Amino acid sequence: MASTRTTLLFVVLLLFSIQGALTIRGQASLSIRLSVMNDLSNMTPETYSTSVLEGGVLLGALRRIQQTQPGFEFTVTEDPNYGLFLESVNGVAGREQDQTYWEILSENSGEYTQLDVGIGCYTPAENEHIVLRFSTWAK
Ligand code: B12
Repeated sequence: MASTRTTLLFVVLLLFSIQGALTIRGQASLSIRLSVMNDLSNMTPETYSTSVLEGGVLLGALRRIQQTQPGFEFTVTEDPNYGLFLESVNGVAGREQDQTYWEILSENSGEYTQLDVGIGCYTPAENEHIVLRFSTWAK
């Protein structure tokens, strides 16, 4: 009797954990981390954990963090050719005059790689660490 209850409890817990890894539409949900770094303004880096649908774009993950975690906000502008440009993060916007912008990187074992597309096109991978770094570009 006791072992039947234990087995039942195990099955229920297993079902809950499987459900947690799936969305209501039955698609897999990938965990990702997002860090915001701004050495130019000497701000303390912030890291957020969130999820994105498998095949979903980075924009969705940013929106989810904005909706669920206080202290994270962002704005975008739309470029006619390349789609969404990340304009500001947590109230700090890139400025043409200062040659500043939010660079989008993927970090792996301490190596930072610049994404080759913007937030509206990039599809993060499971456990990927995305970094938004306030940067300058040289003219
Ligand atoms: C210069 C440049 C930049 C500059 C633009 C600022 C400036 N005033 O010069 C800076 C350094 C800001 C930049 C940033 C990025 N860029 Co850029 N950039 C270019 C580059 C080399 C030239 C664009 C240009 O001046 N065209 C001439 C002008 C007259 O035309 P324009 O339409 O007005 O140009 C504007 C757009 O291109 C826009 N822009 C530039 N990059 C990007 C990226 C995205 C996603 C968007 C929506 C708009 C955009 O800024 C330009 C100036 O306003 C192109 C490659 C190329 N040779 O075209 C890549 C290019 C457009 N960039 C690219 C990318 C990926 C990025 C980043 C996402 C890189 C990153 N991981 O951080 C970021 C954007 C991040 C964000 N905050 O959303 C890709 C876009 C590919 C795609 N399909 O999405 C390109 C094609 C390079 C590539 N990989 O082949 N970029």
